[in-house]
Amino acid sequence: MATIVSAPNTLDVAAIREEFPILRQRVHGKPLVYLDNAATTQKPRRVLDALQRYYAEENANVHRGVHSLSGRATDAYDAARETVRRLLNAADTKEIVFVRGTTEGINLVAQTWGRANVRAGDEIVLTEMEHHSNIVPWQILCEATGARLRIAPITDTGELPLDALERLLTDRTRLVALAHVSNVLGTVNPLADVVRIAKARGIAVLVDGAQAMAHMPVDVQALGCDFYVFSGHKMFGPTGVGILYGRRALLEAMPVYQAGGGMIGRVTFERTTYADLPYKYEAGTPNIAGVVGLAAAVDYLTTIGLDRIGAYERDLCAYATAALSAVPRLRLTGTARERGAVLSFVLGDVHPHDIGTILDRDGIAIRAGHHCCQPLMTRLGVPATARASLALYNTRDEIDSLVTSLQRVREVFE
Ligand code: C6P
Repeated sequence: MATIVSAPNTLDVAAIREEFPILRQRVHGKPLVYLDNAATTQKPRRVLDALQRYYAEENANVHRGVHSLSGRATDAYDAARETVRRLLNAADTKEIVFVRGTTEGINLVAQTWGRANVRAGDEIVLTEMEHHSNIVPWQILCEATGARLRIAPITDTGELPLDALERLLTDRTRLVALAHVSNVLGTVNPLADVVRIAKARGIAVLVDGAQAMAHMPVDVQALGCDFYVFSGHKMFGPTGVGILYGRRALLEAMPVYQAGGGMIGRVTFERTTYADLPYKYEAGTPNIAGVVGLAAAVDYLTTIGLDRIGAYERDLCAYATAALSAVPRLRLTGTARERGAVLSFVLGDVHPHDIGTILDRDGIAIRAGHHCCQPLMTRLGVPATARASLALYNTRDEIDSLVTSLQRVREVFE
């Protein structure tokens, strides 16, 4: 790993790429250019090795066995929680709950905190740029409780104006739930300000960090949010594992979510008591290997340094923005001042699926569609966009390949 960092604010990307075996392959005879990192990132060798080692040498169930293997699996599982606590600068490992991903984390909060705290006539504030995972769980909660959603508008450049958000907050607002980084627009939302405004009124804040964790440092204590959720697979870890961070006092007060083994204190047919945090929310055998792999991914990111990764990606994103803007009839959807490594665009009248299909023939993987943000597509006035999303292993050469291929798309359709 020592070779990966070459100088302040730059990365030795060639060395980084060496760690990702999948990047060596060719697709349709062309070198793979993987620009679909917002959907899921590729996995470095150390994550693959951690998964292999866990299953080859440590596999057992956790918190159940008295035998040695179970003890080792439990140690690895518990150590991963501390690794994640450090990543987020959470105050306590009790505040770190292992879930399946961002989607499950938000559903957990909606079904537990939500049902305990939201009543008929109350309001939950979302933004126009939210992913379906941060809309539908709240909609279901509203249907169950008689609460209603209020939607904070965004500007044409994809920014979240604080004054408009603030105007929506009333004495009935119970929660503001918003993305840290938009998976379509790339907008980095002004979280510190949102939390300050909400907290001044005693309103809880949930942050959907799915598109942030692989790209920037996050300090939940400095942010002051109540919940922060993210997925392992978007930050170089395995699929099927993610994190719900919750402030301890809130997690302690919330009712349980799923029920079964691991989350109980004592069970009789008359009555059940529940385990302490965080196990209270981890019913059933967890994704132990996934958790171990996630810890390896966190180690990978923190060894390189999230500040450094962010600086590299900002530079690459600026390069990509300039390069794409020079393609005739290409329009970027999302040009906020603070932007993460996501570039969505439309190209004349060409359907984004056609763009994605033609690019694939050149070995270039992008995503095309509504990106699970149909209300945002309505706001943008388009049915779909094409989206290139970057990670620390992407290069300027790959952006150049993208632009060349987009020129080919134009020739086919014009
Ligand atoms: N966005 C994308 O291509 P899960 O599926 O639970 O890991 O993450 C859901 C999710 C929640 N919030 C945001 C902002 C997201 O971007 C995502 C996942 C992927 O944009 C798949 S739709």
